[in-house]
Amino acid sequence: MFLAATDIAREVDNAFLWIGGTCLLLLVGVTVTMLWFVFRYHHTRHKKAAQIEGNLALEITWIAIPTVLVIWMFFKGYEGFKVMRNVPPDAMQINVIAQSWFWTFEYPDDKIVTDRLVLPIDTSVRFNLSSKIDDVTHSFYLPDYRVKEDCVPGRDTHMWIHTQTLGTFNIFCAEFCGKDHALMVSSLEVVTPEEYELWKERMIAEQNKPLDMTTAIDPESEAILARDADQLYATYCATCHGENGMGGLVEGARNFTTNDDWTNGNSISGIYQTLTEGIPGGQMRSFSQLSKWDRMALVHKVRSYHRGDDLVVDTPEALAELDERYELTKQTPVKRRLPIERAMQILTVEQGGEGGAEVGAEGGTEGARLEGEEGGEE
Ligand code: HEC
Ligand SMILES: [Cu+2]
Repeated sequence: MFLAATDIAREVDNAFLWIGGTCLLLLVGVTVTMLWFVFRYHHTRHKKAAQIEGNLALEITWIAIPTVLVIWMFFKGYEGFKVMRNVPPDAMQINVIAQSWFWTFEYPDDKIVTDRLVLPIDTSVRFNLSSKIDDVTHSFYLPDYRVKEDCVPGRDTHMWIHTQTLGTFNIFCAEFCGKDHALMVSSLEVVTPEEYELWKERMIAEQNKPLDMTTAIDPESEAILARDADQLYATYCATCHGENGMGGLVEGARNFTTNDDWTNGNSISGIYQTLTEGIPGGQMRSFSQLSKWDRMALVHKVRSYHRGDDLVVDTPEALAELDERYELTKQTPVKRRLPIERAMQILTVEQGGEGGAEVGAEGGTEGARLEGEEGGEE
């Protein structure tokens, strides 16, 4: 009847319609009877009030029927609730982090971080929900899946879905969380397993790509221009620092056109540090979830708003120190969970063709928690 992405969503709709329908029926029944009584027993038609004694059979009936109804509603709701709370043990894990006013999704097994969710079809997925510790309460809402759960600072909550339909679905924040609550939207894309693998490989490669310092500090270099800093800025920064970098949309948000009163300054190394660590005590959070190249593109974007000729230039020493502190030019080793079949293959080869089956039998998923091929050996 409604657009629903899963069987659970259809069950929620069913429960909703049954309970809603019952309530409507009762509402109409009670109202019509009441109006009839008002009309029928109006004093012009019914001069003398009757004294009515109790009627045991009637009283038992109108206690029993609503009690049965309410208990039935409870179980109708409880059945669905049980399914929704019991996550299958083999579910894929995704960490969802809510922040004013955007979502960040971490794939802990693959070390991917993104602002848009991509999931393979026919998979159970557990969302581990949280809100940044110094942020407010948000609510992770997937309307097409009919599921919603609060993200509360300092408390871990969870929710799960089983992807059943290919397509792109809305993600909303369902808790009024401040100025740009309405912009706190994202999307969930459900794709085929092959497309998912491709996406995953691409994300892993992109997010761990080491910086090349000479290219990275040049705002006009192809690698920097390729990051689409305008889009990044609009998604992550404009809600506080404004579309034209004038700041002030939340208290104290820095104006990028001047260099007055900055804590870390507007040098490349200063802004990169700000983006990686945040400014403690205020609303300027860490954006370390963004890839190194994205952070560097944002550094140049922030600097592009500067007016006047006092833009701070980094010394080679400052850049070298930045590189060392954040390992910018180093390839991050990637630890990944391999698919079980692939892990078995590797084990079988390593053990000269023997014992593969044994490991599979006792190892379970832990056996599959091997280090990835790329750089994992270091
Ligand atoms: C939730 C609001 C908010 C968002 C979103 C936000 N900022 Fe900020 N930002 C602030 C505030 C507030 C300050 C002032 C911090 C202080 O000095 O206490 C600040 C300060 C800064 C500074 C100056 C640091 C210094 O040295 O003083 C830079 C640079 C900056 N932000 C860049 C960014 C970029 C780039 C983004 C997007 C990736 C961003 N901010 C997103 C609120 C925000
Ligand atoms: Cu929110």
